[in-house]
Amino acid sequence: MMMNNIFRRYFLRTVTLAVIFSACTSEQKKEEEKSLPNIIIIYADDLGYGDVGAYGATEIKTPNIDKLAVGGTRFTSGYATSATCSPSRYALLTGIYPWRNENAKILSGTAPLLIDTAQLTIPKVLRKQGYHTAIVGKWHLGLGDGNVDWNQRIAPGPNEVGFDYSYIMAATQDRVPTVYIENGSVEGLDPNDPIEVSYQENFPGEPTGLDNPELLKMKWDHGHNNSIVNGIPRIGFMKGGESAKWVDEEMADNFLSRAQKYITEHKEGPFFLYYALQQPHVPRTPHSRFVGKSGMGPRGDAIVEADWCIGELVNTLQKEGILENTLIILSSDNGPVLNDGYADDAVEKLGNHTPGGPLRGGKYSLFEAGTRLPFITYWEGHIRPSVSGAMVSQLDLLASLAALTGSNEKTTDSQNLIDVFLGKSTVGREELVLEATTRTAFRKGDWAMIPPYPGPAVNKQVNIELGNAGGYQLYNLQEDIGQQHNLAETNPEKLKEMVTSFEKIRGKDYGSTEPLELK
Ligand code: NG6
Ligand code: CA
Repeated sequence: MMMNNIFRRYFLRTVTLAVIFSACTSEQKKEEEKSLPNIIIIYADDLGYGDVGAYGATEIKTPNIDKLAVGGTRFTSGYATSATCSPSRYALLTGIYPWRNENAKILSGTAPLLIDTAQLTIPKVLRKQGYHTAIVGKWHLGLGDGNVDWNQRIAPGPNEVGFDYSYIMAATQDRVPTVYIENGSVEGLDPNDPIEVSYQENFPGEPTGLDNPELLKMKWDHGHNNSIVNGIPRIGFMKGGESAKWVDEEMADNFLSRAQKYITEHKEGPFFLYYALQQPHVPRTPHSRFVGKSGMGPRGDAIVEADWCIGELVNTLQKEGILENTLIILSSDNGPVLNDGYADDAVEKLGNHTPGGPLRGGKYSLFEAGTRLPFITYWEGHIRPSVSGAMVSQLDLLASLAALTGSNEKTTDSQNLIDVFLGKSTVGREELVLEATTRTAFRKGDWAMIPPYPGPAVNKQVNIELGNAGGYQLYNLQEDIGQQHNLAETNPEKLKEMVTSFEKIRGKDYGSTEPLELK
């Protein structure tokens, strides 16, 4: 009952905000801003549906994520838009399907900024509502115009698309440049040792993973044999910037302490923090405190480390007395992968763990494990503990967070599902286009449809079923969550209905795709 009253009061207040804002004085405005909740999006990298205890993992322990799941709303049909990183992050921040932007693919470390600086983003929406906004962690959405001088201020980047504060790695942990960038400047750079980066060719005399295996502490399996940093061979070539290079094993602690500092400094709120963890993406380099903790090698240990970081972040909110005034949203950018290019025992030490849970496929895949992920919303005293089967996408956060904070901003693709995210409604979206490395598929109601695509059924390097087949695939996920029974031939009516609905959103020109090339 009391909960109900809290809900009602809160929503009456937020609904009236938009009206009040236009007429109020700046004093009133400040008061209203104070009553808006802080918002934190915790975004893991390559964390699978089955990697989390609350989603059924028994072989790996994630007590801190589980606490959020059990105390908030745990979605069983929560999706990223894509089975890889850059497209998912693009959609998360802009509320636009990534396949509408032909450049939304896995980006190199020198790719230009993928988001137009004029484009609407979550941090822009929230900033307008009085929020201070920050990103700490993995960016991977490109920087500058594609011709970046890493020794000058790097722009445009996160600060130009809505973030007041940014502390990031440019791309991925396995791609150069291996440095942190704070508000557009490389942290700890010695001007006498400038950074040079190339994705085309090596710098004369610099060792590489390919030519200098004797220098490696981690071995590459496929790709990942260019410049060596900290004994780890990377994608891309880099020279200089010695004093600025990150220490891989300290990355999680470093991002965590930046995030904690940000929270403490902005506890008066309202703030929006996008905390983009780098785990368990390769190279998996947990701090020595976590080595051996999962019994599954570095991948499992990195998940244990990520879980610990999340616990520490929540503790900070508690210590600062703002946990009850903070909406936490937790998810991942794409599904799981074991061998993603380094020989790090992820396959050998997996044991009985199933990173995708009951789902088929994984990272890069059009099957469910590519995009269906842990998705949790937590807000102490405001979200009632529940499990929701409603279909939600990260795409919907823009319109939903806008609605929560009294803004009417929306995009063509983002749906306002704030009641669903707050556990007050179970009516999610009806349909969703899913994407994996430029190929698209469709989910509607209980059904999933994958159009025919050329290419191998399995990518052998990562050992993942991609979803490619000569004919249509149709699955009833209610009865067959593991997508084992293709009903395309036995249920032509349903197939037709699915294809028609899909083409209504996607158009008919979805067949021309690029093959997945993992180097
Ligand atoms: C692939 C990399 C993989 C990973 C992925 C991006 C090779 C062989 N593989 O090309 O290791 O970096 O790109 O992952 O280079 S993501 O999660 O950022 O999308
Ligand atoms: Ca990823």
